[in-house]
Amino acid sequence: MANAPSGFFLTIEGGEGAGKTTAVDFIKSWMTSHRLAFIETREPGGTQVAEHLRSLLLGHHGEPLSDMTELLMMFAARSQNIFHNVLPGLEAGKIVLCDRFTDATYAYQGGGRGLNTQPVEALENLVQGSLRPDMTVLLDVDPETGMARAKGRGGRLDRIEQEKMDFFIRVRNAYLERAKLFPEQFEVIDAGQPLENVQRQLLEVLSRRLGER
Ligand code: T5A
Repeated sequence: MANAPSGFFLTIEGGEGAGKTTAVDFIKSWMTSHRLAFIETREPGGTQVAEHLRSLLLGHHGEPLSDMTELLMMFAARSQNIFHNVLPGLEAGKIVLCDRFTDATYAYQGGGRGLNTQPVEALENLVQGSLRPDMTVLLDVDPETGMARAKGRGGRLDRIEQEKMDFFIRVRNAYLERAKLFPEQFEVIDAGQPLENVQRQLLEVLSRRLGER
């Protein structure tokens, strides 16, 4: 399952309220203005069945999900997204823009839930083969700021957003650890800055990494 040579797999990561949705909109406008062919998807989700799994994962239930159930459901949703969106997009030579991917599992289930990397790595190999992002933009923000932004949107927090601050600190540390381990994959942007500064940095990264396409 190697990446198709002409496609480009771009993932966006970050903690709660880091500004991923805002960044995805910005990247889409940039790609459109540069006439780059792309498809957009998100995780968990991106297909009809994967969106059902997303509702189960983020909804509130009388019955708590075990950490292992959560991990397996993330990868079940991922498998659907890969099959229906990611691989066809890459095979068609497009940029596949994905709001969260497996680095989120390393951060949330591995770091946040404390499952560590081994089960995540095993499922990553099983479900993805050699498929990995070509580039990951990590929007790094301290969890207090991120949660304040997420709460500012109003509405009830989802099942994962209701975790304690310690959980989000572990998530952030696990993301930063991944970025340190894979410096060629990751572009880390300080997302605690005002939006215009974040977008200026995004522009620099996009021009450098995708400007030649
Ligand atoms: N998950 C996911 C796992 O546990 N394991 C996995 O493997 C995967 C794939 C998914 C949840 O699932 C978990 C992680 C998540 O808990 P999600 O919808 O992808 O949920 O993620 P959320 O973090 O919940 O997304 P949010 O919509 O809350 O945050 P965003 O998209 O990061 O932030 P955004 O762009 O909506 O911005 C939030 C607010 O901040 C403002 C925006 O205008 C908006 O109001 N904002 C800024 N304000 C000031 N300065 C800036 N620089 C700003 N940037 C944005």
